[in-house]
Amino acid sequence: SDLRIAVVGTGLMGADHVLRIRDRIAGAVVSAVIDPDTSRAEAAAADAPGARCFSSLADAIAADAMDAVLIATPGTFHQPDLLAVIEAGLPTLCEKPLTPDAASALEVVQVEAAGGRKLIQVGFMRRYDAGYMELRKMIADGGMGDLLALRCAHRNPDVPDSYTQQMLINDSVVHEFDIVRYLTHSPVTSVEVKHLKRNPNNAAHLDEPILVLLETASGVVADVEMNVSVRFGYQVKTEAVFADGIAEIGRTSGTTVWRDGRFSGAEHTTFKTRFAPAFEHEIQSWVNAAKTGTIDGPTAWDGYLVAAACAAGVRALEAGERVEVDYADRPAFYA
Ligand code: ISE
Repeated sequence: SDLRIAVVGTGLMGADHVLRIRDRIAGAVVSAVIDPDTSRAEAAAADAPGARCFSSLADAIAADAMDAVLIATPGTFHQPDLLAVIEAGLPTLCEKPLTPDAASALEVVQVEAAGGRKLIQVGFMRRYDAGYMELRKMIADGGMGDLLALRCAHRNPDVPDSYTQQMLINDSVVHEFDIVRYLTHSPVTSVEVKHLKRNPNNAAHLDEPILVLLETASGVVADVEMNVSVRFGYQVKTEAVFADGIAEIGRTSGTTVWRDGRFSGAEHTTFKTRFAPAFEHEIQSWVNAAKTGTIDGPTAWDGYLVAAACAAGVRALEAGERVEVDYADRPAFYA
């Protein structure tokens, strides 16, 4: 039978997941949408035949409205719902970040470990992107020689008014904190942030673009241009610098048009299209694993490791200096 999924949060991300589960994911249905904004919940439910609306996760749990949960609210709202799904024993895919800070993320890890069941997967969907999967294979098989550095461009056309300076790190560079460790199999050991010349196109409260240096225990350094006011579109590119060559992923592969003495190609304008295949692969894998009572992607411990690196990143952003990342010991439960 189909896995009944409750989607928590019906904003940009949640509404996109509702449509994806309805149209692209096999073996699952959206059985509930949860949002205190009733009109938004009803609009999302209208896209999912049979989905019920609830204003809180607690109400949906009490109504036994789902077999699994997809948390798609902003990171600052995640922790109470994570503790509730652990208590209820519900497999859950939690959009990144697990939580925006290390202490609350560690508490989730400790509660899940104490419960004895891995229920939480974190939505680091770049791990399911074909480009990053190929890059990880290239790094592992060594055919290009040693990996020396990763050059990352993470460019957003603009961001909503609710986007804060700290979100540059804990909502955006959060992706690089996970994927750099995933590609190199090595933890991020320190973070340094350099402010680039401020873009006058951005909101007054934002001071960006920034250049973020992630050092890994393996000695590989990744630099990330984090830029949320580029206007032209949405672009996430990574160059891997090897001893014997360079590999680049993320360049748009759309159609190139020649006309009137010029040529052009379309660029993504949102992460929804740039990473649509990755989201589909991620959600389908999560559904398939949840139906067997397991998870096969990043765990709450991966979410904590990223939260700890983000904490150092925020300190580096605000202090303008290199900050070492402090990690708690890994519970045996996540070995
Ligand atoms: C957003 O929340 C995402 O996860 C996108 O992947 C990222 O590019 C964007 O900067 C974040 O705000």
